[in-house]
Parts: sequence; C-alpha cells; structure tokens
Amino acid sequence: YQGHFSWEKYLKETGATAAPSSCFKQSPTPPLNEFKVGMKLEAQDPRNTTSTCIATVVGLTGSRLRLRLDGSDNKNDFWRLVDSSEIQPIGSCEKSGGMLQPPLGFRLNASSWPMFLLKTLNGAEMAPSRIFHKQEPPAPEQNSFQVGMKLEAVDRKNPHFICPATVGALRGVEVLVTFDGWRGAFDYYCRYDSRDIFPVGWCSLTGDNLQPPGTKAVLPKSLGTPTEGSVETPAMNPTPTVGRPPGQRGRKPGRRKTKVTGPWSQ
Ligand code: MLZ
Repeated sequence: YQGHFSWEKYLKETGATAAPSSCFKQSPTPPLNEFKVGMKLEAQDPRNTTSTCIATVVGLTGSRLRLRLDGSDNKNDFWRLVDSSEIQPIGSCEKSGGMLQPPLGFRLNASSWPMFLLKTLNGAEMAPSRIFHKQEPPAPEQNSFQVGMKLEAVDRKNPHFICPATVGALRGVEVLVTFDGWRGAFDYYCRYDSRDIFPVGWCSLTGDNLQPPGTKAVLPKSLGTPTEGSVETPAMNPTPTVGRPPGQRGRKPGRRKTKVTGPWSQ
C-alpha cells in the first residue's frame, strides 16, 4: 500500500535522484515473507544482544516481522527483516550449544524461567526453517552514498514507519539519514550497510506502507529565518498558513493528527 505518495512526482518536484540499489545492503528483490502471526522463532534480544530469546510474530509488514519476546511486555516490540541474521528457527540456539535466555525485563521471577520456557513452547506454532532466509545479502564494499540522494528509511523513533528520506551528510562508513519534511526531529546516523535503509521503490515492492513526507521543509540558511534556519515551503504545504493567528502557524512534528499530501500525490 503506497498511500497517496508518488516517488516519481516527488523526485521531479524536488529535482533529486534516488540512491542506486548498489549502495544498500538489501537484496535486489525484497525477500519473500512467508511468516504468519502467532509463529514463534528465536531472536536476539535487541536490548541485550548477547541473549537469544523466544519471540512471537505479532505482526507482518512487507518483508518485515513485528516481534515480541515471550515473557516480555507489549511495549518493546521490534521489527526485523525476514532475512535478518538476528532471527533463526527454534532449536538453532541449542544446536550450537547455547541456552535460551529470558528477555531483559522478564516479567516473572528469574527462577521461573525454565518452566516458563517449557510452557511457552508447548504446543506452539514454530516457524518452519524453510521460511527463513539462508543469509543476509552481502554488504556493498564501501559507502557509495552521496549527499542529496533519496532513499526509504525506518523511522527509528517509530520503527513501524518507513519514510522518504535524504542523505544529509557522510561521515566515513556512516550516512546521515534525514527525514523529508520533519526538520531533523527524526534524523540519525547509521552505517551505509544498515538494514534500516532501502532504495526508493522498496515499499512498493514489499507492500509495506511508505509514509508521506512531513510538511516542514528545511531550506538553505539564506532563505530560512535567522533563528531556525528552516521555514515551511508554501508550495509543499496543503494548508495555507496565512490568515491563521500568530503562534498557530505550522505544527510540531509528532503532533500531526491528519494525513497530509503534497503536490507529489497521485
Ligand atoms: N506520530 C508522529 C509520527 C511522525 C513520524 C515521522 N517520521 C519521520 C506524527 O504523525 O506526527
């Protein structure tokens, strides 16, 4: 589902180019997602990466799984690509001589972990090994992103969202991911071979829901206000800001209630 956002129009509008798929550590065709809600598997605890835990698939979105660690709460869900090396079939840990661990923040007494493990696995639907992907795609040899290139990226503050983004800067093996229309509020640096960044068109191939850009455009300093260095671009803002009482202009990121579409909409 693509909402109403069209990369084709947006790239024209912004005069920008898409980062070539050779820049990314992603497979050229997104990996097939054959998981089902309710299936259990082994996953690294994202808050304690030396632990292998039991996780349940609580949602599916494109080539990604929404996972919840058994024995944890529902406030710490995390998302993984189906070809992530951080997930594996149940039994893998034991095969390699390891022990399944309780998740960080296990809601019961630690002494009840062995019994909890038995019960959680008893009669569980285990994700079959054949639906796991043998390995992650290879990482490109070097960071070949360039400032200004467009991409799709996981919003790490709202990891269920994948959003249109622009390379804002390069720092060795790192890339500054800036989210279009959000004035820097969600930006982050990641390695060029991060699994959280995707080529333009990824979501339309996986069926993941690509969010439209926000409505705040960061303009060159010479055009922005001296204090903020950023203003709203009328051309990109569907709601006129003139005529509204002062102090009510624009919105704070994170408070938007309604979906907005720009001139790049279909
Ligand atoms: N709840 C927020 C989400 C913002 C997501 C921004 N992603 C770059 C809002 O809709 O305001």
